Amino acid sequence: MSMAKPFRKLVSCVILDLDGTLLNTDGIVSDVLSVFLVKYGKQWDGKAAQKIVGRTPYEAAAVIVEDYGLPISTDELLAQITPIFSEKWCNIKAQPGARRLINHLRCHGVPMALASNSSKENIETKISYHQGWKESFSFYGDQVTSPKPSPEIYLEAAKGLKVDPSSCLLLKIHSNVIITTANSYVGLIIISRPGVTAGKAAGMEVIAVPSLPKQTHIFTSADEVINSLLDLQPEKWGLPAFEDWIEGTLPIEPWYIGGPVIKGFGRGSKVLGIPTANLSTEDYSAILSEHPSGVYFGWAGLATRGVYKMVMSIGWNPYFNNTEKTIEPWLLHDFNEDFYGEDLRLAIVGYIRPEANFPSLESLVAKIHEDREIAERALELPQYSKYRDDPYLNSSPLQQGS
Ligand code: ADP
Ligand code: RBF
Ligand code: MG
Repeated sequence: MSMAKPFRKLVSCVILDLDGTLLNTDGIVSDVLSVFLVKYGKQWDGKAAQKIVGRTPYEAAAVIVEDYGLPISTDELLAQITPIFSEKWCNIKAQPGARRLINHLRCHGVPMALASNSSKENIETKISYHQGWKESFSFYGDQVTSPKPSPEIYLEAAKGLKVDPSSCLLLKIHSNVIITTANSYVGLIIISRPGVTAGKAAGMEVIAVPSLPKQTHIFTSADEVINSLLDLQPEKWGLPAFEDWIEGTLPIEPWYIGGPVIKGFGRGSKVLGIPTANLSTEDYSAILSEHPSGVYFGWAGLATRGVYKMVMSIGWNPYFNNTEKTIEPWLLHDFNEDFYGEDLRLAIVGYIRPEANFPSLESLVAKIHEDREIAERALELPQYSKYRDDPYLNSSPLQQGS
């Protein structure tokens, strides 16, 4: 008989990053910079976004001054831009799954700390808009002498969590942060930013949740890369498992999108035998940036036809390696005609899995059929079936151009 090996080392505390991990700050950064740069005749193209994630405000400002050739100093840029950011903090949304994770760990008494490169006041202000967060963890900001990627902040956090710092072995390789004990592992760090390439080699446990799309390659040294906090499985790390999954589905706060059905790549029916009634992502860029890519399900309303069960993928379809995000709902009903241009309303009520790549077309198709079965069954459960009657699905379509 073969004994199953424990999948991961056991952890006893969790250290979390703030920006990008618990808070959806990337959207705010591009909002502020797109408006701000116009003043200097420049256009924010998002290219610097990857360079500035995880940096201190000063480092990020220096990158912007340099990359955009601004005629002002880094200090001046900071002075001008800091008040604009401060105004936005009350509107920063929690990342999907952040509240759930914090509540879960708190309810199970797992010690948590927050480690961020921002100042302590900034952290405090940002998290004060999220009920119950401040009381849930100790937090560490730029009071340390050297900011991340120096390990100092994590050591401070470990100390605060009463994890014996003398037993911590500190390694610094390629400016990365490693906290290990001599024999056993002490903490699990969840981050969304680059800077963990030496983590695995040195025995640190790091989960990366890249906050910018298609960034997985930057995190190859992390112990695990997950698409969003919705995919975190604490039991892999010896922590209590989430108990809110039901029959292979995770209930989510419903969200709604709708619009005319547009032409896609023309391969849903032809290549996969699975037609998907694509919606325009342009009209929904804001709401899409709030939700992780992945496979979801819910209810679909077609104004003149009715309300149907629906399973959908949102994202880049890794198998086809699309460069643009698509919204691809498969209505679980046999129609005998196309309905391009018709107004399609979606109520998205649950999550199934992240998008994945597959070794063959057959395995992709088999997985999508499995998703279909999961969705069909789940939508019979009262907590999902009740949204079938959501007025949004039947409301009259918005006036469309032509
Ligand atoms: P495209 O790449 O243009 O989206 P697909 O091959 O994915 O083409 O086919 C999608 C089209 O098929 C939809 O726009 C819709 O008009 C039609 N269709 C027919 N049955 C369904 C269904 N059950 N779910 C979704 N779309 C369907
Ligand atoms: N494409 C992928 O590359 N990976 C996936 O994991 C994936 N999952 C899907 C799940 C569902 C329920 C549906 C309807 C589609 C999924 N697709 C996935 C998208 C598929 O590639 C897409 O519908 C076709 O490319 C048609 O445009
Ligand atoms: Mg399609």
